[in-house]
Amino acid sequence: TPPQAQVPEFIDVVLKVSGVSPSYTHSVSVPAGSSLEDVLKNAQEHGRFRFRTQASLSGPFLTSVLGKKAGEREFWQVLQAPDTPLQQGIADYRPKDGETIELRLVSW
Ligand code: B12
Repeated sequence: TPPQAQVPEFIDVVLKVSGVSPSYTHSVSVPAGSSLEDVLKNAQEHGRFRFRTQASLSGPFLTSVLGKKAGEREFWQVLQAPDTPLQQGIADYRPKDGETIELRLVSW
């Protein structure tokens, strides 16, 4: 068997934001095994993406995306495209190569 590669493998994740105007879609390249929070940080460092979180005992809760803060009875839902809400928060979820993650402002 060939030796393990010493360089980290990178994956591409497409980040999509709906519920804001103009909408935002951007591909982000991060090391394999990165959390969704790492993807958001990378997009923020390298482009016009912006986000804010509120720390809690169960981890960071996404409160604001591209300057749009979730209001009363609203939240930023995190989905695997096309329409599957994640069962984990942004710090725990680790996207796979080629996945599209959507951030969607929804009412509840
Ligand atoms: Co939720 N949620 N939730 N949620 N939620 C649960 C906590 C749980 C455990 C459900 C599950 O089993 N999958 C998971 C967390 C798993 C994990 O990673 N550890 C979960 C998830 C995955 C999410 C989302 C990521 C879903 C998504 O978008 N795909 C989003 C968060 C996205 C973001 O970061 N913006 C999400 C959203 C919500 C809403 C709809 C906003 C409501 C909270 C608003 C409200 O009611 N005021 C929500 C609820 C109600 C719950 C639920 C059913 C009850 C929480 C509760 O009220 N506890 C739990 C499941 C459960 O525990 N039965 C899931 C009682 C109170 C007294 O305790 O600690 O103060 P508390 O509760 C607060 C936190 O739980 C926080 O909001 C609560 C009210 O302030 N909260 C958080 C709720 N969800 C989440 C998710 C994350 C990642 C964090 C950090 C905090």
